[in-house]
Amino acid sequence: MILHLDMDAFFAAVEQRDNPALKNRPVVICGNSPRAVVSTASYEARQFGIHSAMPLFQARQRCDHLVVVPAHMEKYAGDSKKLMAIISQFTPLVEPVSIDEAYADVTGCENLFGPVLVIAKKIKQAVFNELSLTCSIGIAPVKFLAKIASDMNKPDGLTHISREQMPQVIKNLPIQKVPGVGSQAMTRMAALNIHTLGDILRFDANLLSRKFGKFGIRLFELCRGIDDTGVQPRALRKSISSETTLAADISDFDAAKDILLAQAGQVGRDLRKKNLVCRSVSIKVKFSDFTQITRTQKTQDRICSSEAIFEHALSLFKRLVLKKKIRLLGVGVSHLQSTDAPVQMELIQPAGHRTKKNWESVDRAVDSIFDKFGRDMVTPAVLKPSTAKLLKKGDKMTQTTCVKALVSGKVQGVFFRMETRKAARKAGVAGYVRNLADGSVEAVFQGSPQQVDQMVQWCRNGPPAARVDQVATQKISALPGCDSFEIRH
Ligand code: DCP
Ligand code: MG
Repeated sequence: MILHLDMDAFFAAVEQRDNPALKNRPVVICGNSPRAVVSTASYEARQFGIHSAMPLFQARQRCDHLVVVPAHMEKYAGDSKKLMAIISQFTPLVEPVSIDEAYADVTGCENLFGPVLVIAKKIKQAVFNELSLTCSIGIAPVKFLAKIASDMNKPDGLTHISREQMPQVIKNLPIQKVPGVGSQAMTRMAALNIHTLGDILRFDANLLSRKFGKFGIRLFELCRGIDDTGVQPRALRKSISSETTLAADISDFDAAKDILLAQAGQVGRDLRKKNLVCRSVSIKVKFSDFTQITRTQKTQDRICSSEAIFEHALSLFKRLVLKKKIRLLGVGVSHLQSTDAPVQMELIQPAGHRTKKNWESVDRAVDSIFDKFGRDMVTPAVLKPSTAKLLKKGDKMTQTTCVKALVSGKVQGVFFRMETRKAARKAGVAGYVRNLADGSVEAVFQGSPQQVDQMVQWCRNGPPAARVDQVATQKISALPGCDSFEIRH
């Protein structure tokens, strides 16, 4: 059985919880500019017809005593983290889908916590006890119906669709409630006289695929209650890497070695910060003629020390026959595991075990100095200033690209813009993000092609709480004098 949990009026409920003066009042979470749109509305405000993505001026027209509260994202992110931890106490199969929403597969958990309805009630109680917030839960044998069920009795709802009830629910389910059915699909469906999911049963797979492409096949399955997507716990990151296009092409072995050392340090720090260890190390080398090679080797045991990563990278590098100058160098690690994952202990510790442990403690000490005082405070003794120069200049040499992305879907609201700015700043990308009048969002990203690609991909995946339907991109000329990432109104 699959359970879908969604918090009620999440941002607004958090504000009402933390400020008793807001209780039982029509509250919207919103920025303060004249073009601001509502992130969410408390259930009291919804009685006036106010909803997410509505321009603030319209919301004010509908309710003259509306209370407008600015967003406090860190607070919501903190509650979201606690929420996911609560659900994980009942099953390891938890798939967070947005800041206030998750699927959980509770199949097989009945022996521990009781029947599925009891589990859902226990989760609701735990959420209320620990966060003083209410949520709505839907239970169904398949994922898409669990999500639909959680929305059926909001707020503070609990809805169970049993296998026997599925055909009846599907027969009457308004087609616009089916995830993925947007306004364009709706128009085409109306032309075919499709108003409920059950209406799709009249059509064969060929016709549906002709009319709606891949989504047509999904509809063919959904109307028969088939949805084998399953709950997918958030996948662990697959790899971490650091690569640098050098300021000038090099052929000197020692210079290359120093660069690998600096990169192994960076990768090791990232790995340890995320409490991960790796089982393989790779290097990437791009030559002056733009040809490139990668080489990978498995490590004997799980490593996270920069020294061990460097040793592996160097041994891979030494095996290369270098006939051309080097333009780019990179070190990466993969086959990642959490440091908490169980390890098969060996009875006799292999030679070098103590040294490895010692290096790991040196690394952790250096990491904490980095965190406190910044990256230039500690450098491996062999890293000569000349190498540092090569690396720093290399970063600046990368060419700049500027791309405009038009993002449509459920993306308006302060949350999307703030999260995009956060991600862009983290990626070191300049540009801006703003809401457009038609309900879509315009973002301009300026940086290296790799950084810009990363941000476009980020938009496609969408930040938590957004539902991105489409991202259209267009290369534009660079924004002069733009060196940070801003939210525009
Ligand atoms: N959000 C946003 N912009 C939007 C939609 C949502 O910033 N266009 C934010 C505010 C919401 C949160 O995401 O509180 C969760 O989104 P939901 O769609 O789950 O909406 P709510 O939790 O606010 O209300 P509901 O009770 O309908 O789930
Ligand atoms: Mg919600």
